[in-house]
Amino acid sequence: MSDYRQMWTDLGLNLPAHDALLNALPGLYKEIYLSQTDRPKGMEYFDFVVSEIHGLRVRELMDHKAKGGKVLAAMCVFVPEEVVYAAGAICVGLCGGIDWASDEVEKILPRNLCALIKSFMGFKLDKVCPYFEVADLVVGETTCDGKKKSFEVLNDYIPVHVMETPQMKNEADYRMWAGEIRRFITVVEKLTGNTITEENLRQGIRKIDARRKALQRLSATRKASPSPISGKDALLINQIAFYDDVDRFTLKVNELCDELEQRNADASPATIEDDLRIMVTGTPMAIPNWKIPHLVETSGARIVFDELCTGERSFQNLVGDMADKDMDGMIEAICRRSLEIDCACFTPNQPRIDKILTKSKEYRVDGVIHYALQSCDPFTIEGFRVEKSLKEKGIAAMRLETDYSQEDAGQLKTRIEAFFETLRERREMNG
Ligand code: BJ8
Repeated sequence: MSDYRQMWTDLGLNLPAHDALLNALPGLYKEIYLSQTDRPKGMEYFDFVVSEIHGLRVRELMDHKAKGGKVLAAMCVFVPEEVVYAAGAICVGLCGGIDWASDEVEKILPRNLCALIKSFMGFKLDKVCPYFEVADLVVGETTCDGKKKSFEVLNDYIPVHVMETPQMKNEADYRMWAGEIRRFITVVEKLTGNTITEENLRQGIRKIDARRKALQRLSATRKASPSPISGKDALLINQIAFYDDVDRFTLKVNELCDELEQRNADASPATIEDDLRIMVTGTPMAIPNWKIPHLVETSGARIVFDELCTGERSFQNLVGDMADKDMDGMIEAICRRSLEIDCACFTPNQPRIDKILTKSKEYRVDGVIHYALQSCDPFTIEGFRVEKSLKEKGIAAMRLETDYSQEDAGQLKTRIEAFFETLRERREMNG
């Protein structure tokens, strides 16, 4: 990585703490990612993006700001990025996938919050995340109580605009969410000084839909047996989607898909897949939270589908062709697309369970792992119903609850291996 120290200083980062954070990453990445064999060549780009995680992309954002552009940061797939790009601004996802500055966080927030919230608060308090420091505005939401209340606290450190997300999907909820998108348009226009027009909103929709289409294409390649890419690599790509330049990222994912589709075409139909095929569903896995996928994929299995917001929930549907739509039609379409996301914050949330059942068949999975961060009420509670519904349909499932520490890694591995043993026995029984 080039020398970015002056840039980090200019951003006001806490350099010793930031060094400690960056020093932790290469070892972890080497062990989890670079140790994999037979990786697609197209992964080189994504390895490069990770190697420059606090470098090149941050510089691009700084250059954008130097020209008068604005940067917005978000933590949820509900935030309508189309609106941000329509106004000529850039949207980046804030991560929160590693324990950081917990002692400081626990001075202002309760101990038993989910690790994701504590992580992003720790990044801000300790000033180690350049994306936080470069952002002009954080866009929060009222999805879960933990985030909703933490955004009030975060607002003491950086301006936060909170969008009120519905908890149900009745007609009144659609109207409310469309109204929130309109309110957000006003906020973005005021921040950027740019008017959102039919034409630039249409372009914003096309841009984000193109990224979603590329990720859908990537996901489709994983239906093949054997899947041409590891679940860890697919997760990494989805994590990078939140902060990389949208057009470049879309291009690189499509190039990778060309290679993966060729791999699938070249694979011998007689190839017997030794690895178990697993679906992971639950709480999003923010970068660099690779704990469960690594344990799964070093225990004789390959993740072929992720029902996560760092997976299918972020790209599952498109806003669609807006060629003949006016402003109202586009806002309505953005609203309808996002309300198809089956976050566990909704009640009831049967469509999520139905989707997991459908995708289990479509991706021919041997079993499903329901993953939830400790203290995440929406997903831990919903996990019971997900497991029950899968088992009623004869699909093997297990629930895991964990945090970002490595202390339970041994115990988790033992449980995962025992689960996989039963899956192998089933495979043998079913011939
Ligand atoms: S649409 S999943 S990105 S809210 S893990 S902070 S839910 S207590 S992240 Fe999410 Fe949007 Fe939903 Fe997706 Fe709360 Fe749970 Fe913590 Fe969570």
